[in-house]
Amino acid sequence: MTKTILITGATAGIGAASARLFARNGWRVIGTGRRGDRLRALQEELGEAFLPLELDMRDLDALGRMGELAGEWGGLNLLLNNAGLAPPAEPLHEQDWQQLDQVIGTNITGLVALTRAVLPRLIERRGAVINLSSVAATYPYRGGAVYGGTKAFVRQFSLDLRCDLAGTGVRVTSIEPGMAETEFTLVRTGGDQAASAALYANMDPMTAEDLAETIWWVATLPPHLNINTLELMPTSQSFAGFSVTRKA
Ligand code: NDP
Ligand code: 8X3
Repeated sequence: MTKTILITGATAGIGAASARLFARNGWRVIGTGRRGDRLRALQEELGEAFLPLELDMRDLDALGRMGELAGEWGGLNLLLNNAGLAPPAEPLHEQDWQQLDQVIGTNITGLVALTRAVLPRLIERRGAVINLSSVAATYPYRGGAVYGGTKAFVRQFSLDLRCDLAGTGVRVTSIEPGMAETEFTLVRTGGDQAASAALYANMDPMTAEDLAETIWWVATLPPHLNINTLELMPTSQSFAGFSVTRKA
């Protein structure tokens, strides 16, 4: 039977690379995002294997209907909760509230609403949930309070969900990457191409394809194996240690 994956945020980066990889390997891919033109381009590229679905992760009514929709697709094997973004890396008190609200709404509220809506369809097929968390869930950095907080939520949500799903055969994994060159930093900096290029300059970041391969590996492990959390970084990214404020 053809397997079906629902990928949120398939219009760019890790989601788009995953859509290509799963479609190439014979899966039916339902890809979501706000940018319909990108979704249509992906459909042209991937053909019948790809079903585009314009969906804003902040539209809670639409997310609530996704369980019913997944029933109309004939079921669901894998939910890839990938859509997400970060606000500019500034101290909390200097950040714009609308942006913070958008990040929390997308990375947390939308993810929970969608997962809740489609879980019955995943249980029917003994499927899986793969959530994109981040190294930011574990390692704090300046300007990361809200982004890191949302990703820590995603990590813990994944672990607790495993408890709820005990006995169902449904697997849950939190994938926690470090730096991958996608549109992530472009979005974070409000479209500053130079800032994005500078962040990834001369350091061999991971690619969207690296992450898609990792997601594919997790998804295709034998059903008796569950990867709980998986943290990965480019070799050239490491840890900075504690900061100390000294008296003048
Ligand atoms: P990109 O910016 O390249 O892609 C983000 C995707 O999320 C886009 O398809 C975008 O679609 C979608 N998205 C954002 N907001 C919404 C929304 N409100 N409704 C629907 N879709 C939305 O980033 P990445 O591919 O890098 O990021 C994917 C995930 O990986 C994110 O959760 C990110 O936090 C996480 N991650 C990324 C890392 C990195 O270094 N790149 C490292 C660790 C984790 P559209 O704009 O069309 O709506
Ligand atoms: C983003 C990862 O390392 O760019 O989730 O902060 S990093």
